[in-house]
Amino acid sequence: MSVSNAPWESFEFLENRAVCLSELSAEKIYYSMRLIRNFEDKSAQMYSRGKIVGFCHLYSGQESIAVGTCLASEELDTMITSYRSRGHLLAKKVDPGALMAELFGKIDGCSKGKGGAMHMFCKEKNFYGGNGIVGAQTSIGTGLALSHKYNNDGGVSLIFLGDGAANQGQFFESLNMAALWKLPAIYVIENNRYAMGTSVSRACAGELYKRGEPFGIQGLRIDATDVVNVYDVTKQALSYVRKHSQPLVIEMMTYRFRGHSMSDPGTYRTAEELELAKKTMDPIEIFKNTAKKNKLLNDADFDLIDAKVQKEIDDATEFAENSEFPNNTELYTDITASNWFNHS
Ligand SMILES: Cc1ncc(C[n+]2csc(CCOP(=O)(O)OP(=O)(O)O)c2C)c(N)n1
Ligand SMILES: [Mg+2]
Repeated sequence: MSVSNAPWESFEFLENRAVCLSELSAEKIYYSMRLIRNFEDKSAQMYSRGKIVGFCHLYSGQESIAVGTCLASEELDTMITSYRSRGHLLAKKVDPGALMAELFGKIDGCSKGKGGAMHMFCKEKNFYGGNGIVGAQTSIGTGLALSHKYNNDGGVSLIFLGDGAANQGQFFESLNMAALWKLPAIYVIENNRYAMGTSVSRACAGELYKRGEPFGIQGLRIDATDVVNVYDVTKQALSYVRKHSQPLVIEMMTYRFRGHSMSDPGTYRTAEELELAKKTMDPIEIFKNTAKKNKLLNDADFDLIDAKVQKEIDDATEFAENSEFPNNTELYTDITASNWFNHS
């Protein structure tokens, strides 16, 4: 996968790779990506047992994006994404028990069991969902960028959207406003090649990273299967946006290993394509190789982390099982903003 021309000032793509690796804790990165992958595998299992109902969109294959961007960002930066949100929440260190309980529809869930898989929130971690309407997060995220600017708090709004969402009208309206008002926003397009069963080549005219060009917003396309690339680029992008209060678009090339949601026959892609992607584009395997090559982690380290992750996920599942369903009075809470603020 190629990288487009370096667009914004002082961009040094991968030239500081060694610096990046030394800045990062390999253990933390591997742990975080492994946690997301195994959490999603467990969710699939719980779904098939009827513990989770409704829609459930897994993040498997895209872990490097959530982990790399979270590591590069500051706590005050806000994040918002689509319904495919567990990766970002886990990378932001939201308690896996609260996430599993939310998937189970239980009161101890991060949205008190009322959001489910598509509407997970964690305001304490500056995570604003969890949005089921394709592209809606681009407008809300632009509003978050406006609030950063209005409050002059130095934060940046990181807005994650899919390749399909990049065709939605409200994305263009958001880009227009962000450029006009010089908002601190980064639009991260997670190009996983498909919008449900429709491939990018069938649905998208033009290059996605150039979506902001008519508005004077610079864009960049990167290989996001390498978490170090994601970290490096996001770090530089954040520092540019913080300094200049100018929005950016970054298209991150990735691949979705599982179906669009839990009910996906997968007839739109061949078994060979999926196999090849799993062999060549798995961000966890790619990082394992990097960590081994640089003598940062060995097989025994990976085994230890895997065991720790498995225990955490088992505990989270038990916690979700033991939590109660919300009672009927919860139907009347968290509906209006004042109600929400009273609650939090
Ligand atoms: C406005 C709107 N239109 C259609 C849908 C149905 N829908 C749900 S997900 C999806 C595909 C989105 O694909 P993409 O943006 O690439 O995200 P991905 O699922 O690949 O993460 C569609 C069309 C919806 N939820 N909202
Ligand atoms: Mg997609």
